[in-house]
Amino acid sequence: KPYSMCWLEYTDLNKYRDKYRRIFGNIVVLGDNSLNLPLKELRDFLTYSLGIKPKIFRNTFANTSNFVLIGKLSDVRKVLKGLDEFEFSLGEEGFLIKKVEFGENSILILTAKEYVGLIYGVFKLIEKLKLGEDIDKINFLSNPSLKFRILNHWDNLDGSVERGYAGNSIFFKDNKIIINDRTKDYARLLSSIGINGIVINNVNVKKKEVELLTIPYLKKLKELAKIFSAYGIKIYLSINFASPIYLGGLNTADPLDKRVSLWWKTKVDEIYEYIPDFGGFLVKADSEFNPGPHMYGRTHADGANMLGEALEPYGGFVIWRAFVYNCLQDWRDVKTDRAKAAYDNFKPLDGKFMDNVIVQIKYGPMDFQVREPVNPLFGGLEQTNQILELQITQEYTGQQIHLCYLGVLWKEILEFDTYAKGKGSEVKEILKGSVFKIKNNGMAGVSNVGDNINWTGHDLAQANLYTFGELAWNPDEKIEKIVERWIKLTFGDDEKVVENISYMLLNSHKAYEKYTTPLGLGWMVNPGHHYGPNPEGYEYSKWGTYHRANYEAIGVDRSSRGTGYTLQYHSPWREIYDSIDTCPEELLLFFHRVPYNYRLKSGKTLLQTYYDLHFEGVEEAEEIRRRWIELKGKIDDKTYERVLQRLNMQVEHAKEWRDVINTYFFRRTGIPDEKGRKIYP
Ligand code: BDP
Repeated sequence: KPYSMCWLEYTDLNKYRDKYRRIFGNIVVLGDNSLNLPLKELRDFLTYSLGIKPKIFRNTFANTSNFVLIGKLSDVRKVLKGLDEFEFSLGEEGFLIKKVEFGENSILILTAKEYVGLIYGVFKLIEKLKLGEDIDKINFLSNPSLKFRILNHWDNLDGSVERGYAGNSIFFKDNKIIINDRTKDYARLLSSIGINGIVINNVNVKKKEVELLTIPYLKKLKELAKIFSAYGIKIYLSINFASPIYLGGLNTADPLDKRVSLWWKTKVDEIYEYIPDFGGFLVKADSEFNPGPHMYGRTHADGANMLGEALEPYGGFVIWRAFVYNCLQDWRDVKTDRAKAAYDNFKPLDGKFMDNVIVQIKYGPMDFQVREPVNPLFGGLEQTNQILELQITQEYTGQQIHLCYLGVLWKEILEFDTYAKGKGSEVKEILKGSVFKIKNNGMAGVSNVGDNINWTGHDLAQANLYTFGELAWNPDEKIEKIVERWIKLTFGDDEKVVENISYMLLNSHKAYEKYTTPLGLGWMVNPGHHYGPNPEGYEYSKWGTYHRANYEAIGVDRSSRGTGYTLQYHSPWREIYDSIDTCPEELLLFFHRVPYNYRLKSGKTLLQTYYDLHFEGVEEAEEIRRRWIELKGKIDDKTYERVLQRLNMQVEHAKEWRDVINTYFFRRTGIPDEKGRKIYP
């Protein structure tokens, strides 16, 4: 293949051949041709990686002693006893892989209630074999914890990708939909990490891109959807709220206008004619110049429910983004606070959305900075379905030139206890549906994939994609385990390789944070493309992203004495964040305006801490590169070189960050580094 298959690559696993040959020499399939796909996945893996060419038996055990049995639970139970409990413990998308005794022999069963479970299950089985796990120990029942596990592609119809750092779109080129070998391989990659939905086009739908909802495109989308649905993945589309005007020729998109709702109903009917398992719409409305219900004096609930009604008969969903704020605010007005916007807009609508409407909420209140507090809508919304939106693509986190493994941050977000119903109200528990009664929840990740041969630009950024899927399936899993598994699947199990890459991944976010904007500051990037340091890049424009540095202090007072943002949290967070003494230091400048000579818990001043962290960050980036260089010869040459090149750039750009930011602070304050290191006057 002219591109990598990431963690699914068929590597040579001859060393495990003897261990697996007995059982995997025979595969018994119970059921009809619909099981051909999981069967083919297993068979290909056995053939190409283990050199085992299994005999296939369909609905018969003839001549077989040890074997693998694949089938739906209802079929398997007809021939095997003792599986009653799994009727209850298996969910719709779950699967069971288990060794059982069968007469004199041992067999391994892979079963699920539904076809989709068999697909997810076969990939997990392959993963276990790839990791060399002992068959005797395989007894694995798994259900996804979250219902919606979705990727958002910000792909434009012309083939470009908004905030894409891995080449062009794999879905569009020159305003046409692309379908090729890669399409299916992408579906396989996503299915292997349990993804069940994909939005293929950008949330910013341009006026002429509304054509995606017309019949020529729907015909092509039908083909695309078939490929993905075979792997358990539904297709969703981002829509422009003003489509009834642009496409339907109406003079309004007012959600309460009968002509508008009828137009959408008819459109949705048409979509389902072509794509019977269409997932639904993703909507960015009244946000950053996109049209929405506010244009007509209507609420987001009015807008979302109108679409919800059109989709409901088909079981489709409306995913409505909470990324709504005034992007034309005046930097001169110190009272406005963009951080408050999502909560202010959506909290009053809690309980007003239909059951098939889900509000999709960015992890923080601003915009995917290297660190932000968790969005107070989590724990704030009690009766609204919700999806946690994460950015896998590294817009503000190094654009896939820098290594910045995001799993560590995501895990912290998922484990943040909102205290909505007292202790134990973590974000992940809300998403699982165990805190409130709402169940249609999940995670969405803005994809980091493009048409580069390694899919993600930086080879190690594949780990972010893998981790997103694994966490959405099971947010309770330890991040170190996910990292270790990804490394072994991708690079093999050499101890040094596992040790060093683990180190690199697990320390990279912290390093990036240190040499860019630690202590919750954020935003000091170049405007527009968002790469590289620029301390006042967003200071005097209209986006609401200010740090308000002067010669004495920096940061925004978001306490109850300031903008009042802290009041959007439940206790004890509102008190903890409200006081400069108790606010976690990693978020200090997000919540407080702090004098440069303020002493942190270490006894060091804020300014000295800022200098120190920047020097440390660069040293850590260098250490990360050193760990990679140690692996020369253990990683294939091309990958090694590709990654090394990026790590070299990372170190160089980290130094630039350090010097620009430190110099900025030095010039603002006139206070030199206590340790006398070079800062530019
Ligand atoms: C910002 C991006 C912009 C997106 C927007 C969004 O810079 O390209 O359109 O978020 O999420 O981070 O809608």
